Amino acid sequence: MTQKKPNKDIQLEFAGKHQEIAVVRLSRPAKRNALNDALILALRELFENMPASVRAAVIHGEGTHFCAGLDLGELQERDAGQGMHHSRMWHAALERVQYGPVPVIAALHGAVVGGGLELASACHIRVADTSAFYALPEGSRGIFVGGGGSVRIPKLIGVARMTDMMLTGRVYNAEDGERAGFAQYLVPEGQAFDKALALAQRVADNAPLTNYALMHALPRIAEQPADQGFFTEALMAAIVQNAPEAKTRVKAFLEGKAGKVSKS
Ligand code: 1HE
Repeated sequence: MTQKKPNKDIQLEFAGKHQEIAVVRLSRPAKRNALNDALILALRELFENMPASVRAAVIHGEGTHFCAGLDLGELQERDAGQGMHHSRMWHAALERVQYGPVPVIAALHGAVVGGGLELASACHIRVADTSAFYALPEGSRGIFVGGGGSVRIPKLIGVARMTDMMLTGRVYNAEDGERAGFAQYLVPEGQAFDKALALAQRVADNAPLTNYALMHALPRIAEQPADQGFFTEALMAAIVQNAPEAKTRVKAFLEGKAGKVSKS
């Protein structure tokens, strides 16, 4: 892996067959990777300036937890106006994660709470190990989600579960969390990062336009009325299949040179 340092609390390295996987590590373990303003701005900058050679990204946390959410130490001094701007700053950063250049796979362990869960929910795939737990302590801290959680989290687990979590302080363990929809993969403790990296390699090997359609078209189509959704889908399908890479890949299959779909 080669390494760059955009901010002392966030690390960027490159991995994969051709160094085409960006590995983003929250690196503030003494504070359980709590996200202060500088870290949120650095996250945004990092995704805005991702090298063009990158095809997929993995995000994970150093130490015993993925992320303890908002740095509560910075909350106390803010008035209402500053609170609004602060929330919009998180939105802008997590928008760059969700609608940035490449699919992002979150490797989750330990606490995935508050803003940490909001960050995880902006990613495209979540892999959790059995140490992971999910909570929205905003409810008991007298605040509300502000990092896009009220938009993204109900899409994973539904409005009823999120309401319950915030009203009652309910904490989901890794197994219940996977069943509820927080994570698409559950792996033994300590294996989330390796699994996420393996998935990132699969993602990176896809045609870039297919990945683009999945990141940028699919969530928008899913929000459209069916008639408009079918039309947008047809447009996207036509564009993607017209790319030379699609023709090459389909031809390879027809000539027996590309892998079949298999259960393993
Ligand atoms: C923090 C934070 C933080 C830890 N802001 N400093 N998030 C929360 O309400 C979660 C608060 N954190 C916790 O419940 C626990 O820290 C954990 C379950 C995540 C981890 O427990 P543990 O026993 O491993 O660590 P710890 O001893 O509690 O914390 C270690 C240090 O990190 C300690 O500081 P120290 O100087 O005494 O060593 C903690 O104070 C510090 N720390 N979490 C600041 N979050 C866009 S809006 C989003 C809104 C939210 O995210 S609200 C939810 C905030």
